[in-house]
Amino acid sequence: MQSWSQPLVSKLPGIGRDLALFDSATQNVRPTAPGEVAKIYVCGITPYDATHIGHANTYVAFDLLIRTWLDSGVQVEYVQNVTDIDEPLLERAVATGKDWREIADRETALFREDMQALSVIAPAHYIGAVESIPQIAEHVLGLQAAGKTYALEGDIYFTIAKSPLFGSISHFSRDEMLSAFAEHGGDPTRPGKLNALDPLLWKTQRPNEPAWDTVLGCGRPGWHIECSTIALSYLGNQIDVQGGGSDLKFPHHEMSSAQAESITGREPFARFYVHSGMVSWQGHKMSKSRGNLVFVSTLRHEGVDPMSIRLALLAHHYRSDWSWTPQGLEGAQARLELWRAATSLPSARAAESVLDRVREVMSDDLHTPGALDTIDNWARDSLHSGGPDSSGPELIKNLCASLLGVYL
Ligand code: 5CA
Ligand code: ZN
Repeated sequence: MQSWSQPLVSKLPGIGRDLALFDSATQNVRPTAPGEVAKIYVCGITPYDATHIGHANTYVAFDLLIRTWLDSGVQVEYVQNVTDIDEPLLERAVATGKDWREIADRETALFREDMQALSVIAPAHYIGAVESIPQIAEHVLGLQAAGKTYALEGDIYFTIAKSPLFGSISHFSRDEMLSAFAEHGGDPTRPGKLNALDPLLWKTQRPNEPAWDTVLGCGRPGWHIECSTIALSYLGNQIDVQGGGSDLKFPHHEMSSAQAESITGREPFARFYVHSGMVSWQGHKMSKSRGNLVFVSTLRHEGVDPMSIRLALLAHHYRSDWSWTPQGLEGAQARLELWRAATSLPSARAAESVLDRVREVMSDDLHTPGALDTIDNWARDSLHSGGPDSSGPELIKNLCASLLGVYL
């Protein structure tokens, strides 16, 4: 699938620090210490509706992670999927009388536009579920041969009982797992399952539903095996980060990594499981199913500068849950003006210490509020009483662009 254009990420003077991140599995912040090439897989959208601020927050979080790695001299291999066939798309197609493919194409195109407007680093491999169906079927076949599956009325299930690490990402109790599974596309009450939590790997063709002819027969893949397969196919047996919003801890990341580990025998599948917080609006998590959404494209069409949207997101640490507010956006617009005014000065306060401090806070689990404070102080001081550094404004502009993705 086509990705989007890469924003310019120029090299800054010196070198950034090794990035430390919070890993949901081990529940601590520790150095990521990737090899020469860091491998990251970020779960992509299910394209049945437009990109909302919650999505934007999640993809900006992983964009910051990648920028911090790049600044520390690490190369990055970045893969993201598009769940371009799944229940929500088919349900939306029935509800609107549109073809599911048309909805997926339209919303994926809009997502690319939104990501580009927000200067989000593009994945090198942007891969759809539909284009991956032959590889997915091969992986399901491999799991079958390894005795890790069972059939139920033509469908194929994965046996989670054979995965020793199952549960170690979410740390959920069984009751929490059961309710999250039911809430996120699972079928815990289907009669005949060996374990209520076993996820569907392959769904045999249903009447009036799309299906693909594969080594498994005619059908379509379950959700979790899509991400196991795409990550393994493009990044290999072990990756540095699997990322997504915190609502993906269970069942999605637990299931997709258990499946990947069963396919490769390598544990853990990801060295870090990284989860961004949930953005809410009108008192509830923004969600396509609830319909309480603020769309990035609507704000853009109203003339809101995408850099203000980005700054509104950066004001919150990526792991915190927070509410979108018009006041938050106004604060971000004021900040953007402040930064633009200060970086337009012919000379200003010295900027090297600002770069050091921003590198320090970003390398400590992407502490964006600390980075914004540091730049605010430099901008206010420079505007208030000037400074002798004629290259300061340019350095600040470059660091805002490369480290924060804020192009002034
Ligand atoms: N296609 C799957 C992942 S393989 C999926 O979850 N798609 S999604 O469109 O529902 O969500 C895309 C990403 O946005 C996920 O990482 C999800 O955790 C994140 N996300 C969804 N809603 C919010 C929200 N309100 N706040 C923050 N992130 C959100
Ligand atoms: Zn995924």
